[in-house]
Amino acid sequence: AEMERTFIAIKPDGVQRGLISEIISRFERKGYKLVAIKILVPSKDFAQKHYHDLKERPFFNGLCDFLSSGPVIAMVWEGEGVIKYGRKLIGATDPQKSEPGTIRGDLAVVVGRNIIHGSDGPETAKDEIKLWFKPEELHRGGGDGDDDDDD
Ligand code: YYY
Ligand code: MG
Repeated sequence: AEMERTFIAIKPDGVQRGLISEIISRFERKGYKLVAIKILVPSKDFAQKHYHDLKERPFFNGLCDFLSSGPVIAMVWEGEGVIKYGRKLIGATDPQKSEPGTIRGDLAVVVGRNIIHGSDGPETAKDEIKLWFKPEELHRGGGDGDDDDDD
């Protein structure tokens, strides 16, 4: 069966604040598998594509300026329930409402600087992975953890 995958990005504030390893650790310790990762500065045009669903919102322009303001860590994580549970690890959009124990609850204060993005459902996960990664940039997944090439 096709394993579930989601798109997760550490936004420029998370990178700038030195939270890359902290955030990756939380997904890794939970048991999810990292299948793609890269660092890049998205263009504003690219940020607008990523957030196209929000183009009517008043914060859209500032949000896209912000996403394109510095290096972003783009990732694909894989595992059972990773789309929904990834959102749970991240916490509510507004860090004032995110529970302690979540990434935003523990590490962020304001909605405009909430350090991380995660796909909100199967359709957006598929679209976002396709927007940010070429198929050959994704690890094939699976594997038994040794290096004898039998998987
Ligand atoms: O998926 P998620 O990131 O939790 O929230 P969205 O509703 O998709 O909004 C995307 C992004 O926009 C959010 O992470 C911060 C920003 N934003 C904002 O600046 N002000 C708001 N009132 C709502 C969202
Ligand atoms: Mg969203």
